Amino acid sequence: MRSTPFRRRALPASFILASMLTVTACGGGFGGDEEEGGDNGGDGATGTAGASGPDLSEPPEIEGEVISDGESYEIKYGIGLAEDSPQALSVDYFADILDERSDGRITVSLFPNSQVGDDLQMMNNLQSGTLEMTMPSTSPATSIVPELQLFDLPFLFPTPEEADAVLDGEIGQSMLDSFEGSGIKGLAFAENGYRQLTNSQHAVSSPEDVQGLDIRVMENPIQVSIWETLGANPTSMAFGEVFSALEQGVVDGQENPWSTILTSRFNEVQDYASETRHVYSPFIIMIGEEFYNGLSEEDQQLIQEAAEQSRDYQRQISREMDTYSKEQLASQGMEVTELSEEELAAFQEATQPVYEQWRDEIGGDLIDSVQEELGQR
Ligand code: TK8
Repeated sequence: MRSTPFRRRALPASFILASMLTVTACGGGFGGDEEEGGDNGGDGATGTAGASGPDLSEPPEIEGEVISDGESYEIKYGIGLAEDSPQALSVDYFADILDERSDGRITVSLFPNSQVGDDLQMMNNLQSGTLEMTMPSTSPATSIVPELQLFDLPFLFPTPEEADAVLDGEIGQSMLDSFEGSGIKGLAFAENGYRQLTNSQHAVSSPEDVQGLDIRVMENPIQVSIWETLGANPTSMAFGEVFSALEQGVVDGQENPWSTILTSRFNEVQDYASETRHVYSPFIIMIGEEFYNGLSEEDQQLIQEAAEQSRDYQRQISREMDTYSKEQLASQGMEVTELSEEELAAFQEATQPVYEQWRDEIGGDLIDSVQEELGQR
């Protein structure tokens, strides 16, 4: 199992420190009770050095034909998340596959932490040719392929495996094909994950608790609708601006998967988290269309295969890191509220109006066919 820093670079100190703390389960959900030393670092630390970090699987052995003939070139790959996120680790694997199977011709340079722009800017950079690849969430990409709004619907996918089946099946492929002519080629879907709510004001276990909270949401109208329907005040904002907006109190909260909350250090500026799992977010692995069309057929095939292999690995370690991240956040002092089935049902019921509100825009037939595939109709 992977527990060493990726061979290209050591994991940042924040991640190593976090993985040195033992996980302390506080009774009745995860609490940051100071007396119990629930905070991290300092004298109150309950952690002891030596505890293992996230026990992530090693990437699969690289197999397949080596294509030595052809041009040498660099793929600049921008992402929004940190270098220790499952997203970044999967790009490292993608880079290894291309390096080995192109006999060193293709090099991948990773730019994490929104260094070369946020999701929308990086998609624009693919279209203009200043960046070759990126991996945004589907939500900001709905401005190019509106059908992707399907994946913004709350509580659509009960399990990640059911999401995989839709994303990797005909419906997902049709959406990837819909990028044709936009200056972007969609290669595959990967996993951002189930979104959880964090905030700086108070614990949240019911829709009533959300009333009046200023929540940052992705740049997408359905995400705005979800939180308006819950009685919050949503603000659309690029991911790269979220940490400072939380730190300055511009917004009270945000929502993202556990591993993003941990690796983007949101727990340094957020005291409360609630396991709402209100939306399952996919990522899209995408490449500049003009860049891709200029490659040899062999390299196009190689990049497609490497994208799908990095997708599979990314999903695997994203799921391995999910519970670990939640436990780390609690052991570092965040008050993590796990919701009962009844409490989750209350959130699902409270957000149901979003389906009717957006049915025509998304496509009633599309929603019905996915819900039939999921046995929800
Ligand atoms: C990272 C984003 C992020 C997304 C968001 O580029 O904006 O909250 O969940 O992961 O795509």
